Amino acid sequence: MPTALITGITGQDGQYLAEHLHGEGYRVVGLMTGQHNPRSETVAADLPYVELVPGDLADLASLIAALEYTQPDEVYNLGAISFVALSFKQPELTANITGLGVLRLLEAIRLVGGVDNPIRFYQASSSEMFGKVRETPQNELTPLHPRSPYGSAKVFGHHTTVNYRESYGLFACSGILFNHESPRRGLEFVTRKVTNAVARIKLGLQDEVALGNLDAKRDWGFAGDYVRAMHLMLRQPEPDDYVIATGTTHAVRDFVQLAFAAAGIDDWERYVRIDPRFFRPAEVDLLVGDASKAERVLGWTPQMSFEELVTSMVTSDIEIERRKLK
Ligand code: G4F
Repeated sequence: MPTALITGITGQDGQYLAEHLHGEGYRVVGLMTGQHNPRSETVAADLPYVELVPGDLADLASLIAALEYTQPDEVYNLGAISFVALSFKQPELTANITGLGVLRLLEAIRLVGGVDNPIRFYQASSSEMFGKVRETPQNELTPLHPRSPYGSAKVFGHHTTVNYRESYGLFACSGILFNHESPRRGLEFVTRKVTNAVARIKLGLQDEVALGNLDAKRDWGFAGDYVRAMHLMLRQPEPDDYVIATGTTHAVRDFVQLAFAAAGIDDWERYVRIDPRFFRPAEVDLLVGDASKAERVLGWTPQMSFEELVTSMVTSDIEIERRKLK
């Protein structure tokens, strides 16, 4: 039975990846930060087959111990401070976890794996690295121009992954994933913030939603589709980097309009208030990815459309809010 170690096990992607790998016959181990982390109970309830091991991306010794204990065939680094807005408020923490955390994990793999290192490594790189985009659509060769402490930290993690592959021959891959959402998305991200608010407005529990920049454009896909690509990357004969995206882009405004429409509300502008607090010091205006390499080499294509994604999130949030009322 192959073993996979996942950092960021409590996040949206960690959960979908754990389910996917478990379905593929893997032993799945999740790295869990902190002393009696309350999230460990959520993982035990939702993903009972996942074994938890203590460790922190800020602590090299704990990563070495986790690898020695787990003896993984594959390591997926999904752990990060992943909220761009927070990274402006806590840039040093973001650089430490999202950036240096990658270096620590690669160092731990290098030290534990020994000669002919058998451990395969996946780094969750991000389309935020393209930032102020130099070309459209963005592909694996597009120059990077990050616009946030989060984006800068991801660039460091990305280059470090490539560097460990080239310097030490590690089987290290970077997936440059564009935005990917689901009903499991955290409430701080714009998509889930909107679908949760739509559900609450529909049920008469909330009057309005305060948002920032509605003009930013994102290439939004379904997280469940994107974790399949992570696994496929580590199953190739050679390590490489891949853009994972749908190839279509929509403004935040389009997402909002469609989410309200999915709940049967057409006059969405009545319920949206623009609040300067949700604007960022620097914005990423347009993201749209070219995933043709992933399609050609990995045989990967996204399965869920933008419309299906929005509708599934709204439907799920209405159900969640209804259940709370009972
Ligand atoms: O949902 P967001 O916070 O996601 P963002 O910043 O694009 O980052 C996400 O995708 C990246 C991949 O490109 C990941 F690497 C990263 O970890 C994360 O998953 O914001 C999307 C857009 C932004 O332009 C933001 O300014 O929505 C705009 N926005 C407008 N009003 C808002 C809001 N974003 C949030 N979170 N909240 C608002 O009220």
